[in-house]
Amino acid sequence: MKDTHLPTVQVLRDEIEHHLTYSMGKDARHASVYDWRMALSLAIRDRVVAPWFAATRKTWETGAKRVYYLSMEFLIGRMLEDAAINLGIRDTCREALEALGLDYEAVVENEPDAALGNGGLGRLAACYMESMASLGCPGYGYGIRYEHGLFKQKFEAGRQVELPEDWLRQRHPWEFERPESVYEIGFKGTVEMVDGRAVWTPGETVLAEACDMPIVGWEGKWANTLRLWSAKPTEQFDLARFNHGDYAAAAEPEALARTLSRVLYPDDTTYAGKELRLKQEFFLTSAALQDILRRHLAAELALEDLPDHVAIQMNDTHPAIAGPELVRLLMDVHGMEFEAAIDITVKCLGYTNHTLLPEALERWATYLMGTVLPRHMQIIEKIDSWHRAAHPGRPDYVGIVKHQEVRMGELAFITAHKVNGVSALHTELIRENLFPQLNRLHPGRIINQTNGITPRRWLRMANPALSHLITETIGAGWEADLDRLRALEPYIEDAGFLDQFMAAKRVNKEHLAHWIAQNQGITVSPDAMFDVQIKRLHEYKRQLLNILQTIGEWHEMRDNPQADYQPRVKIFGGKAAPGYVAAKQIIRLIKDVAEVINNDPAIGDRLKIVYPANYNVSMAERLIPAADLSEQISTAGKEASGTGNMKFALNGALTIGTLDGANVEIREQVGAENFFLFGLTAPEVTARREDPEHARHAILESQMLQDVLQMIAEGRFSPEEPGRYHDLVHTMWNSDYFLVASDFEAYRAAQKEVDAAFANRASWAKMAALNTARMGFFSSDRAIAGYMRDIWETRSAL
Ligand code: 26M
Repeated sequence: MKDTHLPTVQVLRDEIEHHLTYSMGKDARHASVYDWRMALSLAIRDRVVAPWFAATRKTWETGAKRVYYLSMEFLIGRMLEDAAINLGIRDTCREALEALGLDYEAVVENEPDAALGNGGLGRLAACYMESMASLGCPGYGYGIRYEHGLFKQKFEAGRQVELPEDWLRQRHPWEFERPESVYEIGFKGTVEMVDGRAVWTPGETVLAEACDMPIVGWEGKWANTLRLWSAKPTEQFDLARFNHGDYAAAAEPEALARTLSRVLYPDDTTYAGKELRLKQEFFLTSAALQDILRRHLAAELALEDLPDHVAIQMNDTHPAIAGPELVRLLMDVHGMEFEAAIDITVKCLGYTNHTLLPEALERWATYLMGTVLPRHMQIIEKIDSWHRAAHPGRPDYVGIVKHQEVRMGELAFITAHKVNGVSALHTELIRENLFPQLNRLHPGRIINQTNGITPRRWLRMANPALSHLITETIGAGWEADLDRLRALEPYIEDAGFLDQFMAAKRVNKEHLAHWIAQNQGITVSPDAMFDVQIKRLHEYKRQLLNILQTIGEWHEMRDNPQADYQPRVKIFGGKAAPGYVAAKQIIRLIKDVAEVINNDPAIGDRLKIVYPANYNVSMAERLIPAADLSEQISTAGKEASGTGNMKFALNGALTIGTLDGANVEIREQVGAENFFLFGLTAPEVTARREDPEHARHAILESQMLQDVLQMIAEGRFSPEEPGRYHDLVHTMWNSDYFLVASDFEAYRAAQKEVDAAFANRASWAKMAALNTARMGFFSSDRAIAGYMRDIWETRSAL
């Protein structure tokens, strides 16, 4: 990058003060941290605008193909530091603030997370937006500007309580409102045939109003737009009713519309078939497609040529109404015939599948679809019969509409030219188990694009200590070419390098220990192993396996206090969906166990359990760089990919994990000797479930598991309510769908290996450094380059 574009500390300082005065209307003497954060954000934002305009202009001028990423979730986190890093001005920002007598960290941490997502799927969308900008792939993200993102979690007497999240209570300095970019979105109503054409007259309408956030890539060479839609009423305030004294009714149209973009659904697996969710999905999709067609036509291009200029990616089935909606717009609004419309649609659309869990697969009752989107229901039937007619004589044929439900997975598959899985294993399971018949009809349509993470946020920004060491060792620029981390490999024989590597880890652990002391009131030693499991609470992710093993460890320490133990801090983080009772019980159990173990004087520093409330992106940035051990222990075949697993390994944590999702590929990359593998494989899981007594059999074979379950059942961790975990223990003995019991002893044995490895700090350091050195493959730049080549057929504009 041309350094001449970088501001000096003095210039940046002036810009900050200018915004403090003229944008915030504050005098430096009375400004709060919030005011300074706004002033700094606006100063940085000003510097994003030039690359943003340049990129937009270049895309128009060259007629480059654009990518549109449709997602109900973008889990962005904080934006200030990310932009500063990519513009190459983080240190300048720090110095400018310090010159103003301010604490840089405090200003950065004043920013609330943009938490417009639940977990992996939403965070992936955010990493992909950043990589598209870094690679110069002209693209737009389309999502919903939820007023309330994912709920805030707190604990009350060990139980999760949900509080509303309110990120827009303060001004959000990264967005540009676009009141001129509005589209009407219809629902319900009737469809008539007029002169052989369908005319849909919606019974309800709302407006979708655009709000743009610039997403700047590495070194500010390119910037794209994340366009989020807010719902606004078509009819404003009803003045006639107001004047008649009916004040509540006067505000009704407004209230109705605003519920649409009010809140993110807080589930990341179970789909509930709620009308409002379907409306949200259509709201996003229709606004996006209308905007895409408007832009295409504004460039005076023919609709027939849409696939040459437009690629649309559906992030899971949530925007899968895009198929029928694009057909509708091309037919009913632009007068095209069905055959031409569906042909264009399939060429434009791609579909990423993120889960095989049956309860997560969206299916809408035909009566609901037919009521909320009557014209789309007709088009879905039409697509279904068109597809069926193209494949006659198939007794195993699977349609879109079955048992009075619209299957969104099948719909997305049939309306997309490529369907991708998110890890090699997951892709194979999509082919074999999820869509076997459709795979036979369309060989080659299902492809793999293993997930990735952005190394700018997840290494450079989150882990300055390690980043500096890497740059000192192999030179600058690895952030944009992560395979270059392989150049670290020769240094693992260099004791000096390993010392520095572990010193960086140590600094991060000290920071975290300090934070834990301040925020949780728990003292942990940075000498202990930091063993971390952070992700949404779900039975398949098996936080239960982790806590049962922890109880077993404690049990052993009490029985044999003289033995040599590696001190550990078990760190948990994650939210349960508000209605997910079993997941909430697991949280409560972890909290109860922590209370007992952390206060057991016989144990001291050897075992601590920490579970801070409200795990989010910012907390991940704090925890991951400080981790020694990464827990990736899902039941094989259930975790589509995982992306946390990649963040940990990149930051030099070792993984204890099953052969699931991207763990398989991580292990291949880092080397089996640098990965603690355990547990049943996906086919073994299937076979094991054939035995209806698998849980009982496994428990009877493990004295330790029997003891652990006995302690829980007796109320050792809930003395004030001994029966609290009766159901949980009962389920363990009698069903245990996710095979916690069957993997328990293997997991314990793997944890013993972890202990033995950690006892030898020198060899641990080598293993950790090799993890970092060999994780280049998991850059989201590699993933996005794969999408561009295999799905979008587009090229970098840089
Ligand atoms: C659906 C309907 C109604 C309400 C919510 C949903 C819903 C929301 C999010 C369903 C699934 C959602 O996310 C699934 C998800 O996060 N999947 C994860 O995707 C990651 C990125 O590919 C993978 O790494 C994880 O393995 C996978 O679990």
